[in-house]
Amino acid sequence: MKQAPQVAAIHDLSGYGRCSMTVVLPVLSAMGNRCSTLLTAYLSAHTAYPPSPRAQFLDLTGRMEPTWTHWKELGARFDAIYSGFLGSVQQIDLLRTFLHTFRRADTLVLVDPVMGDHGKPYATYTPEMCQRMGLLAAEADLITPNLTEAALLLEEPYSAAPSGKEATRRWLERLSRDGTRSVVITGVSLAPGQVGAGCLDRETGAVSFAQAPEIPGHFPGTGDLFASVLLGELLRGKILEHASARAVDFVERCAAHTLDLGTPLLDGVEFEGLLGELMA
Ligand code: PXL
Repeated sequence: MKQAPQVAAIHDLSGYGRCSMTVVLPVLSAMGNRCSTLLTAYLSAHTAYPPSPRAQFLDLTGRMEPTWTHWKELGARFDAIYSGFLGSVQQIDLLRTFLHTFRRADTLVLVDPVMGDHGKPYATYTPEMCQRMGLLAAEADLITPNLTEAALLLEEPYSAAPSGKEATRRWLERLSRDGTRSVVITGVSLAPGQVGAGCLDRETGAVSFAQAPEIPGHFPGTGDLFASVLLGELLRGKILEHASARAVDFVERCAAHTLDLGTPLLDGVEFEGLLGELMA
């Protein structure tokens, strides 16, 4: 058996509620990868829960570079670098330094430009952060924006978000920077009651779509679940179209399972019971 692919996972750790690192780690481990975690922040809970004066937020910006300096000393090498929610302009710029330090010719760099959802940037996201995220995303091999984030990256109003294959193809092409990077846009709906993703594979130039039944409700953390399954499949050597279809299918099944169980939607999706399916 060959050595597990090595992934640098750069996300926050939200203690309560499934998102970011509490989704990324179990999914990538179940899919046979070794993760090294670079934490951007520790929060008592993800920010989709109602605000509370007791909410804790520990900013770990100052620990990031010293942490990876130690990794260098230990001889760390990565097959993939995967970043998600970042808390400040400084963190976004630090990520670019991380890429320049650890990227090798065959390292897959996945930047999930976590900036907002449902047409709005997250409360913590300033226009300057959106602009800097664009610079970070420009260095990625693959980006996975939802429609809100795609609009922010393209500096288009959310009202201009595409529906239908042709309009989505145009946004995919614009986001691909002349086909030099692969793009997966999530939240793309091609028919009422369906939702999924559209992708452009820079290897072939092919545009493809994957759809699944839309499960009603807003579930935090599904973007993280999607991108983690996608990366796990790519690290198994699957092509982007297949990886994207598997991620769409898995997220839909987890959301349906959550509704069946009737657990609070804000807690995120009940993926744990289905994790075994990702092992093959
Ligand atoms: O899933 C994206 C995400 C990551 N990290 C934190 C969040 C969210 C979404 O709400 O609050 C802290």
